[in-house]
Amino acid sequence: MKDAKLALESLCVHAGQPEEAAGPVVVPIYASSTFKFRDADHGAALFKGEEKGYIYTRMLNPTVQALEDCIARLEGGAFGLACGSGMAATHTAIAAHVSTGDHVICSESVYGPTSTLLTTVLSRFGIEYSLVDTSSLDAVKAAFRPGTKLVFVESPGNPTLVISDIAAIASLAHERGALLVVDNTFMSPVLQRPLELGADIVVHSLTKFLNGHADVVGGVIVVKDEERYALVRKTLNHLGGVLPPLEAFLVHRGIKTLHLRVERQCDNAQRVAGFLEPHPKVAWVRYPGLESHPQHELGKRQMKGPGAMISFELKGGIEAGRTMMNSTRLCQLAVSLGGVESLIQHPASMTHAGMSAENRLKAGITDGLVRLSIGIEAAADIIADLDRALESIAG
Ligand code: LCS
Repeated sequence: MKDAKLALESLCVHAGQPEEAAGPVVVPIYASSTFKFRDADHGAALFKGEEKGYIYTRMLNPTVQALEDCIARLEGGAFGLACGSGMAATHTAIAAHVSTGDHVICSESVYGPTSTLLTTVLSRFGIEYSLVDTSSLDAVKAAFRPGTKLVFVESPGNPTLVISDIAAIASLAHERGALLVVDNTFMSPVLQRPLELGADIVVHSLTKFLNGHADVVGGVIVVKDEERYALVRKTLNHLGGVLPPLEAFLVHRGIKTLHLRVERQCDNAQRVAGFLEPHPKVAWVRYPGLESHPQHELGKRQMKGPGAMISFELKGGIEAGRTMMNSTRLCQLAVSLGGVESLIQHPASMTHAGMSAENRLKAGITDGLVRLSIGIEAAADIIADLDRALESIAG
């Protein structure tokens, strides 16, 4: 099936699964930390790279590699590298390409720890950064410096859902000798394929849509060529944040239904956003599928669907938001996103609490912003739950 030109839906089911005519249908869990060599020369040849094979699970494992192949195909890339978390993927992708004194441009509206990785961790190693509104190409252009090595874009951004023009930013970066890394977590390869738009590297938190069942923490990096793969693999081997085989198996299983889940989640989210926007207690709703979204047209060009994430603010501000979050029953009050269950949370005090208040506000993450991740339940049940929670707010 490796050579077949399969549609994404078929790749979700088959990519990375066994090719042999007879044998298991699903890649087994190779729960082995290490692999035997035929003889001493074989071991030495594997270490030198003269022969291909498995040495040690931190370096490569058959179950993990099967997942990496699957996601690389879904993203239209050449190689994948599975990591122990989305943050491990982000850290590894950046660390592989920057040195002391280099400069990174990053979307200002990103998952909180991605921003604080730059502002509080990598900055201690002399990596410079600019947090920028990457929905503005002028702002991106103005942020470049001679030492800019990498641009990191999350689109749509967590939690504001601001959309950045990936193809245009790829051109800007490449004209200036920088790489573009895109965090595609909010979209999954079903809705957006950044490598085809010109990005050099894609990262994901596997914890979200790809696994989809809230039972694994993981991440992945996808690259386009063998040279970059070797560089990033070496960095990952040394940093050590790899995904264990059991988790890889679970994510690979989750991906079989990715296209079905995402389709249903988009459909549900569109209905929920349509319910919230005209509601008298709601001040504003931000959802790429609404015409009121500032980059609605760009979203339609760049993305195959609007996704499952909705942000909104109530007229009663954070006090009303707190009452609502304490009142939902079907929508669980929990961070994370992209799973089959609908979740509700408050970025300013939860996922983005580690950012400075100044950086949060600059990125549009107001204190009253509430974020929903819409699951695959019946849309009517999700809406009824939100409706009931909104009714519990006084006035
Ligand atoms: N990238 C994005 C866009 C994310 O939303 C997250 C986690 C990560 C990377 C990091 O992935 P992890 O290390 O957690 O696998 N986002 C979360 C969120 O919004 N709520 O809880 C986690």
